[in-house]
Amino acid sequence: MCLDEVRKTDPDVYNAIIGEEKREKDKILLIASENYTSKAVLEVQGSVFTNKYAEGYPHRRYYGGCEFADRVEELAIERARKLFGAEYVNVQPHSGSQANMAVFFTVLKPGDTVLGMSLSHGGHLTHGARVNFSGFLYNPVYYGVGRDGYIDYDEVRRLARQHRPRLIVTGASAYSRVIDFKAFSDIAREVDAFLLADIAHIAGLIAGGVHPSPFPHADFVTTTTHKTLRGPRGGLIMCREEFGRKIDKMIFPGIQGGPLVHVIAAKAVALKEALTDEFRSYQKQIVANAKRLSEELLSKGFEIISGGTDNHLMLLNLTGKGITGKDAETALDLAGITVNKNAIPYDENPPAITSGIRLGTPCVTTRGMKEGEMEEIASLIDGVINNSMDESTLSGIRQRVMELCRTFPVY
Ligand code: DSN
Repeated sequence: MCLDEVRKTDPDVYNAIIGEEKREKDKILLIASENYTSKAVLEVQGSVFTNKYAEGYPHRRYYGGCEFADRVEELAIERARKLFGAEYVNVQPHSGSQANMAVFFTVLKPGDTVLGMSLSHGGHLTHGARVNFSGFLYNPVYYGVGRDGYIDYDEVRRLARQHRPRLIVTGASAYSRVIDFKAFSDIAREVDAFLLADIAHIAGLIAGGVHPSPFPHADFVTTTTHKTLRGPRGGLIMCREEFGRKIDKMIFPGIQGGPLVHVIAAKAVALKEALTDEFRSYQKQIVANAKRLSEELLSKGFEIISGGTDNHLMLLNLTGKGITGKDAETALDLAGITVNKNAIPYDENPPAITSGIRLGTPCVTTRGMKEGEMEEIASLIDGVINNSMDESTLSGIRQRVMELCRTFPVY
């Protein structure tokens, strides 16, 4: 990456970028929601589109000089429609949260009831958590997973019948099993609710054909573009044609001002990459890697919520290992393996401590690692968790992590 200018004008920021580049290169990143985007996507985000205001939509702007902004926005829309088979797409949400906010504001009035997955069972803040707009502006009701770690669809139906939500939200941040969008849709139809599928985590898997699609079941589909989809940080909304204009108006001027044209252009590039056979193989490998990593960890005595994974992530319950999620995250990072502590369903520890960690394979798969490396990573994780206070063991593992990272360069 060319950083000649910033090195001269702002050495502090330059040094932070260099530090981050080295961190991403020299560590094994297992944060399930992160990825390494392509150099093309990085270039586009640093392009002159950063300079442009383009409030409005293609050919309906409030500024002059938008002909090239129109072009990239149209490309992004066209490619997202093709990739996901969506009728209508809005590529302007700055984030997944804003995409969800636009849907909530479009179909709900303050005080309406929303049924979403509990944050503590793997849902997302914007699915009705009390501390978030989706929780304090509305009346949230939560479903979760059973003791077996799976969504209990009968329980979702029971809650829907009891509370008659206007909106049901499906999708999760820490759920490792296939989501049955058809089952959610049947429940939503039965109680006359809208269905929002937030596919942020699994968008790449859906695009790659390794997870069922939410179409035609959901009324609204939102996603981020930077997780398994491997694009720039941002959001997307997809819906049926009939809701398109309302969603557009809610994003702009409803909740956002000028779109981030440089990010929209980068979304277009990422979506083009996602339409390739290489991307489909990549998604298959993400899932194969997660499966192998989970099997190896199980064989070493780790407990995984729901007993394994069907997608790109898994949630480890560390209770039996005598270490909290927080301490495990710290020890693993010292050894060069970056994960996030994560609440497990029915967790007795507070969210800042937790009893679990979440692991995901999108980043290591982008580096080219395969099942063999997953076996080794499972051994390294096992070594850290069993020796989390032993500095020399951690430093030995750190050396091995560095060697692995050198064998699988990022860019
Ligand atoms: N914060 C993201 C995650 O890590 O899953 C969700 O938006």
